[in-house]
Amino acid sequence: MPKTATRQKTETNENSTNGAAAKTVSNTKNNSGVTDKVNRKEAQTENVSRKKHQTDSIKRIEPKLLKEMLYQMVLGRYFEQKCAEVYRIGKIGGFCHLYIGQEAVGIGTIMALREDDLVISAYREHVQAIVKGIPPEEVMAELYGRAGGIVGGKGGSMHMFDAARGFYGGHGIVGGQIGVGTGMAYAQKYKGTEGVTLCFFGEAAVNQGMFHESLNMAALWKLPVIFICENNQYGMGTSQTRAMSISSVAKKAEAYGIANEFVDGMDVLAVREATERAIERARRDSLPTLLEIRCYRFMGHSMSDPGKYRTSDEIKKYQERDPIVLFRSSLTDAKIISDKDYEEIENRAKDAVEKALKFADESPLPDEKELFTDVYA
Ligand SMILES: Cc1ncc(C[n+]2csc(CCOP(=O)(O)OP(=O)(O)O)c2C)c(N)n1
Ligand SMILES: [Mg+2]
Repeated sequence: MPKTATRQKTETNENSTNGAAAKTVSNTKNNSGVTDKVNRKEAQTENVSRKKHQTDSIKRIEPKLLKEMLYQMVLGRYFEQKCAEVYRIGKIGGFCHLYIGQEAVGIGTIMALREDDLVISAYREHVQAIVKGIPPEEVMAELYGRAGGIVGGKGGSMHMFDAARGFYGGHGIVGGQIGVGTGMAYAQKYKGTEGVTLCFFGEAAVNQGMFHESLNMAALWKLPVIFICENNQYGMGTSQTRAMSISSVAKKAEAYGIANEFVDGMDVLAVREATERAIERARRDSLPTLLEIRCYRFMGHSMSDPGKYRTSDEIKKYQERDPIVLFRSSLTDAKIISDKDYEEIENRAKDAVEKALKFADESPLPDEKELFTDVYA
């Protein structure tokens, strides 16, 4: 199993100024005033119901695809864990937002798409870019700022982009991509491609005007766009409960007459099923959907997050609901995979990440003359 728990512990310890501070943070209230102690029993009950759902769903999906979904989740986890590791030794610079804990969202949604469908996202996008088909080597080289990166090493962590593979970024302005994604769906409709656009954003972006203007136009013009709100419950260090007057994002879609669903982001198959319903609505009826997918990031907002706004117990509470552990367990119980198969999946993922690191290390820095190419402003 990927070592999330160990890593998170390290980060929590590193981020505390001293041992005493770490003790104070643990078991106290988070910044929304909610005491959030680990309740193993509660996690177990929730996982039993998730597992029941997965056991039913598994019967309707090809085993090969199920295994590939698990592989992509494990690959995403290892990729991001390695990013954290090499970031700490200075191989990656600048902002770096990791996806650890949220894998079920990117994998459950993007793997339900057709190859010619489009994806646009915010800055927590390394794993989504890989699932959409950008080779891990080119994502890692981009993180290293090397010429072999997917945008020649000039974009870095927040700007993965590959128009040929239908991945339109990587955007650092919170909510900015929602307008662009709506426009992409407009173009798909105008050209009659029957393609759909998946537009990812965090729950903090919902407070931006761009979200509301885009939903209004998407509904009015009947655009094949699927708005995916990855509700990980925090915008940097601010709990959603302190920033949003009505916490249900899905409900906000109703104001614009847009179909919406609240989805369990720890259950990759629930995510896939909700996305399939939205894709059908977009492709068949040319109508938008908003999915609010509730998840949790196990790491800080970015690699430089001091992490003092939530308790270590709150983090543990969600780690008890790790989407990879759950999916592996469901596939094992359904006899789709054995322990040996899982070991192979892990080794394949580890090899892919090692290959990506080697490629990035060996890739040269961009040529100086590249400084003035593709510069628009
Ligand atoms: C317009 C704008 N305002 C503020 C910021 C600073 N900022 C960067 S990330 C972030 C929080 C966004 O949180 P959310 O949308 O929930 O996404 P998450 O990081 O949780 O994935 C903020 C406020 C920004 N990048 N752009
Ligand atoms: Mg968030």
